[in-house]
Amino acid sequence: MKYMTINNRKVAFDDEKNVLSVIRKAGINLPTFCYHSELSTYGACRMCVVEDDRGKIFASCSEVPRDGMVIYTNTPKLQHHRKMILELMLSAHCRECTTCKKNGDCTLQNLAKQLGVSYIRFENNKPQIPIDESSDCIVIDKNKCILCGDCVRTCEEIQGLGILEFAYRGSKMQVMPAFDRKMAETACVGCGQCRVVCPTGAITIKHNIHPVWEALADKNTRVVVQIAPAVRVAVGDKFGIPKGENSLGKLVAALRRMGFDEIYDTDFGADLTIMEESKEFLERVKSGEKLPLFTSCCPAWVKFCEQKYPELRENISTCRSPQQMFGAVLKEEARNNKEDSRKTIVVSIMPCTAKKAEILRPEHKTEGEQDVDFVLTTTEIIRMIKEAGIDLTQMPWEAMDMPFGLSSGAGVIFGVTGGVTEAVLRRLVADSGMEALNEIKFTGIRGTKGIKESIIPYGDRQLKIAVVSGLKNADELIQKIKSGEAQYDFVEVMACRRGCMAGGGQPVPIGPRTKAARFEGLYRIDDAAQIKRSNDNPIVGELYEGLLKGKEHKLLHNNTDL
Ligand code: HC0
Ligand code: SF4
Repeated sequence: MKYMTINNRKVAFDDEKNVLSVIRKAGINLPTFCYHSELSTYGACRMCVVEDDRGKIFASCSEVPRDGMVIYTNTPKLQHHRKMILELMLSAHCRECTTCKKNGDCTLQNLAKQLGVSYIRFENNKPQIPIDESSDCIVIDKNKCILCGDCVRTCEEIQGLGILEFAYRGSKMQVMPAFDRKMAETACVGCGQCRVVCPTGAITIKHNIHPVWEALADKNTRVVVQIAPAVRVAVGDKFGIPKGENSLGKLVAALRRMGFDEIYDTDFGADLTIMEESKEFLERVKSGEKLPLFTSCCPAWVKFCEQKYPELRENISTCRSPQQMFGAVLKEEARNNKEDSRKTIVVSIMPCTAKKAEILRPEHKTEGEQDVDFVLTTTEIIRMIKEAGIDLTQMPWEAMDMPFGLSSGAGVIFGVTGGVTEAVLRRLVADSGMEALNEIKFTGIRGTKGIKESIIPYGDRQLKIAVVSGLKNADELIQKIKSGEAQYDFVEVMACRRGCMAGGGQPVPIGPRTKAARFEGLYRIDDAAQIKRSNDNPIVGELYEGLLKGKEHKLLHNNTDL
């Protein structure tokens, strides 16, 4: 064991990659803007500076820990240094804090408060740069950028896209897409992972709050809402509810008080997806065509594949995502219901920014109508709950509406990487006993690894499966498939590392502890679920015998009559 001395206390360390990690291990929360453990070290913000016993100041994120090292983290010299950095950042920053979407959640604002920066000596005379609202998913406001580069590295290193880059030098430096194009003109897939790491209001979610309030206020509109799997373990974050705790019942109660007419579970849509996707998979296995089957539920992945590998488009499942299947069912039901003269609006609460673009896709329209009208991210619904003056912690636990409030544990684990695959396997195994379902857990598809592989015996053959999260990992896998180095029958892809629970619309920060808590939270819900397999959901069976009869393709698959 090696030791270093931090603020006169001996701290043991092992294989921590930098001094900052040892400091954090010692319980000291040193501020940073540009350090993320999963990204390369940039060392630009200089907030994590420390002083050694000879008075030398250095950035702790970029220094390898050495045995016997002596450092201080909060000397007057360091305090002065950090305040000066903050003051300079604030001087070049817009001063709209009170009306900024990020108000209360902004690292710059929070650190200014924490470090006691109450006065800015320098004027901000930078010209205002127009805000880019061209994307359906995110909004870019360069006036609020502090050039930490977190978005640049995330898009490049985790998503493999490199949409954002640094341009110009010195005081003119900006982060922007190549040639300063609008976001809508780039290959951005709308995953929102750049927004998750952005410490300020420079990259935010494109809000749809206003039209939803309008619909709720309209007596002639029936507003039906569906809640995605990953929302329930994150919506409590901003109300002081422990990380990863299931807040679904409280959210349902809050939504009723806000005026939503019917409240359902996207997990039900996920159950429908499993029925259709398993069928499609078995058909392809039988025919040997269009393998591997790629999952289609993540819209950022679908867009990525279409743009970069159009030759693989046919391999993507023709199934609509759970959000879209469910929206199509709800709208069809409304079209059939001649007794209710109100207009039906379907709203989705999603952990994902890319879902905002998914609802606009032409092949996801039924009879020319959008299946889902508005997507609110978890972050937006938190804001709406607060705007309504509701304290989520004080809400009773209420059940969803029926019939579509009933779903399986297989549906809920869609929110983590590997969940869709596990749900498909639960559907495919002939044995529905707990022992068989438990065995699936240990086939290698669970866990946080970016690429997981598994071989599952099925009848007289072995199914080769891969589970991927993060688009850079997906890209790597596709390269191997294309070169013949790897061969699979089924590939699940989620654009966001670890799956939707870390989606671009979730409340931030999403640090390692939050990720672990959400991960465990979703599996806990599945463990407690009465129904484990999608095909055991009785409402699914009833729907196939009723409303869906003869309309499976029209409502549950991509519209091909375009
Ligand atoms: Fe997901 Fe979904 S699991 S993509 O991550 O498939 O957003 O939570 O709602 O549609 O169900 C997101 C989460 C969903 C969909 C589901 C899938
Ligand atoms: Fe890159 Fe995703 Fe941000 Fe688009 S939304 S710039 S793809 S990280």
